[in-house]
Amino acid sequence: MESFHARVPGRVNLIGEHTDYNGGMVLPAALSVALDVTLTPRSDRRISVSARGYRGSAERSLDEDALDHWSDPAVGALREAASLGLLEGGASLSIQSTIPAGAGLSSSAALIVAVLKAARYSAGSSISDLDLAVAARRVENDYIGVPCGIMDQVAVAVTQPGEAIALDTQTLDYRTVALPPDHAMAVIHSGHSRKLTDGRYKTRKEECDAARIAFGEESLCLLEPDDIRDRPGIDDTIRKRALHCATEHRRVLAAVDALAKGDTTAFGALMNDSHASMRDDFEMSIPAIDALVADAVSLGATGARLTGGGFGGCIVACVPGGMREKWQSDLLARHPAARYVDHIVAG
Ligand code: GAF
Repeated sequence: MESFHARVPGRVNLIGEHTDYNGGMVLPAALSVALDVTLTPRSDRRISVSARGYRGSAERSLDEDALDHWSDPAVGALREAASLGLLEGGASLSIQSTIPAGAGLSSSAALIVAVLKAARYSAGSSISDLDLAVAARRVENDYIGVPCGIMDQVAVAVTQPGEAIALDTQTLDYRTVALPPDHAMAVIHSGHSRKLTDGRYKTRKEECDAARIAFGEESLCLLEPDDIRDRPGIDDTIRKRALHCATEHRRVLAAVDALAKGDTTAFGALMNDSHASMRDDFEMSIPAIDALVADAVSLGATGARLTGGGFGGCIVACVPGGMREKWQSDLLARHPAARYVDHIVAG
């Protein structure tokens, strides 16, 4: 049988966390770390996944429920491919990836989107990247059971390495945002991994759902921050979750403006404010990441913040290009558990 290949990048979110299921904006960028899938269709309903040097191998069935196993995204993607009419049976998949798992860099979305893209080639279908991203979110929400938004799937499906997009998660309109040529967006892993399936992401989503009801507003990002602060009779935790979403959405808009003006000082200050909001209002940071962010800034980054779903994973920092290597070695010397993952410099 013929084989079909797809490569999909990891993503780093520059700013706009937990806004994507609250009707707001996000600003993700594609990394050079990436995931490759080679798909060979099968006529039976079996799935064989080989991810040597990455995860191992697994034998699954198209008819199986999610098992909280690393191969669930692949199985869910193949079930979705079947329901889209892209495949008739199972498949053999060979996966290679340089995207660290559990790092907040969308390794799961990359696997799902890569399988869907390879299935699209196998069917000679013209289904769009955006439609595949929407299908990939269904796999996360309905098959795996993570109530995530749409940012990761769109980011990895439509952007090229080094490219950032401002994405409106309500309309799915997006546009490319030029990154500063004289600064690098550096991605450093804290050394503390986390899983989106561990329940904490779901808890935040439930708190946001409760906030939506308490404030009587469908999109938390569209609430006025002062209204959130002043509204009487709101539970303190719910108020803080809503405040993060509303202020974070506004920070994304301001960040896009700052980048358009080439103002990396203003952009960095917004990253710092974003981190403080994630730490204090959304309570999704951990002490090791707070310390990494503080040192990233004291060593010369114009701004730094936790990136991704939270509770571990990576930080992203905006660092003057000429000092990035020294900045990095000084930072890693202070944080032995941390490690360099990738950096983006505008081309
Ligand atoms: C994870 C989710 F998958 C995204 O949808 C998004 O909510 C992000 O966390 C937080 O901004 O990556």
